[in-house]
Amino acid sequence: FFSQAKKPRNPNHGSIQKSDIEYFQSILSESEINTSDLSKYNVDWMSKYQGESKLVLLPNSTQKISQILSYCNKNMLPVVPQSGNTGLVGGSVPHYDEIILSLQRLNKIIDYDTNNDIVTTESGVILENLNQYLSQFNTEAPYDLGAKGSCFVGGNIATHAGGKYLVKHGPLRGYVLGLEVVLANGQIMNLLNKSRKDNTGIDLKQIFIGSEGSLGIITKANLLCVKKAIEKNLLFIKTSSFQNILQIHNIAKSEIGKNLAAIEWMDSYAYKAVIENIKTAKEVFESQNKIDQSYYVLIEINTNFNKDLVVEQFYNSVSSVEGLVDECVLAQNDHQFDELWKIRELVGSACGHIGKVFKYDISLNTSQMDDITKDLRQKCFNLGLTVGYGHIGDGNLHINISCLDKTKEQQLENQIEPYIFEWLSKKGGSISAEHGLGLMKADYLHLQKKPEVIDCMKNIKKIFDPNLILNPYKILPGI
Ligand code: FAD
Ligand code: S2G
Ligand code: ZN
Repeated sequence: FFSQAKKPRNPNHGSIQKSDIEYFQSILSESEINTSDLSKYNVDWMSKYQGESKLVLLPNSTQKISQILSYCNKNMLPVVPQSGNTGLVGGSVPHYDEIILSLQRLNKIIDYDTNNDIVTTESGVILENLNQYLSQFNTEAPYDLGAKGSCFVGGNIATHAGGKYLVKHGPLRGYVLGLEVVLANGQIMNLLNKSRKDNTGIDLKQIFIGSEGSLGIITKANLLCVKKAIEKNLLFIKTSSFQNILQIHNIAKSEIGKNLAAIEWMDSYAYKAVIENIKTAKEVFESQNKIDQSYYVLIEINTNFNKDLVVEQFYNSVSSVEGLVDECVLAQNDHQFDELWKIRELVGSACGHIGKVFKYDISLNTSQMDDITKDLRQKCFNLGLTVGYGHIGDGNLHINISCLDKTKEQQLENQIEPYIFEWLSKKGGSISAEHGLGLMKADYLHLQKKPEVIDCMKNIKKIFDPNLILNPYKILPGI
């Protein structure tokens, strides 16, 4: 694991005693309490953050979560809510020995309103399972991410997940119509709602979306779903410069318009990392030579009619510009569609095969994406492999830097942080576009938000969680 500088422990927080276990045994079944096989719960997806929790609770109802939090609040026992544990900022694992409250048993889909395409679900449903359920109604969730096979809807709402379809649908928070949340004192806040419009007072549910487990535990959601497109086409274009990517992006926006579902880019380092480290990933293009510095862009076009017209029109536009398209592959079937998307979705995992990964998920002006990537590549060249990729459609860059020498992880981290965050705060942009702050970025929040804004966030946190038992040491500095 990465050397993890521990923050000072909150002196008011207690550690689990025998009497606590006895209490939990009095309200939970045996299968809802785990005190032995804890390793997978204590370590995050990247094996970068490691907790020392002695207890995982897996309650199967909102009522039980309410009892657990009420007890923990009274006894000053800190709690980390955990869903799919695919978070990438250390938010879903303990910093010390906090209790892990897993949502995995809160996995029932409650109902589907066919007239309005609104699903009501418990928060512990895996995104991919939700989509399988929704396919009978020819609908799907209004977002998608590479972690779909593991992440839960509640975790997605708690991190306000972005993903490739944000270009088509807009932010997830627009589709969360209602929530049920259990507060730190055990109070069940029923904000469930199936109205598309409801302007009756402060829209409280919004405060929990993106709160990363710091204000309450999301237990149910009303989610507005979207009709599946009849035709989904994917073009994978190889080009010779990042400037060309920007030009292709512009043409896509004007030519494809509302039918543009997703547009993602990768540099040659990201592309090669996947081809060389993921067994199932096959070379897409004929003319692939090892040293080429190509750039790649994936464009998904969704249509309900005239699909060939839209795809052809776009392809003719980009290929008619001299030197813009070196090669282009159009997915010929659903299998190839999925395989091509996997090449983009597996960049993060491929980087993990090369060495421990430092991940940066930043918002910035799209024209600067390649510059900062090259700048960091230059700065870290002898310590790490730097790849650039991500959601160019909404200005979200992902940079992964894989450590090439295990003994120099700390040296590499010092090379990158706080440089990248300071660079960003000077240029404008966000130090966290979609992954949240978690443990990783809480102490950099001052680079992003004014002191009075951070103070206001802390005051709101103290209204909802005065004993600071929910997900301590994360999101906000010094809490
Ligand atoms: P966890 O990791 O378990 O928890 C995340 C945070 O939310 C933690 O702070 C936790 O305490 C809190 N939390 C969890 N459940 C609840 C709850 N019910 N109530 C309150 N708080 C809760 N993210 C993106 O935004 N876009 C992407 O494209 C994307 N792609 C990814 C691809 C891969 C391969 C991987 C591994 C991750 C990716 N992620 C992406 C990051 C991650 O998947 C998202 O942040 C996701 O929303 C986390 O969901 P989870 O269920 O795993 O939550
Ligand atoms: C993505 C997460 C992947 C990673 O692929 O869009 O949000 O490992 C990222 O950084
Ligand atoms: Zn992403």
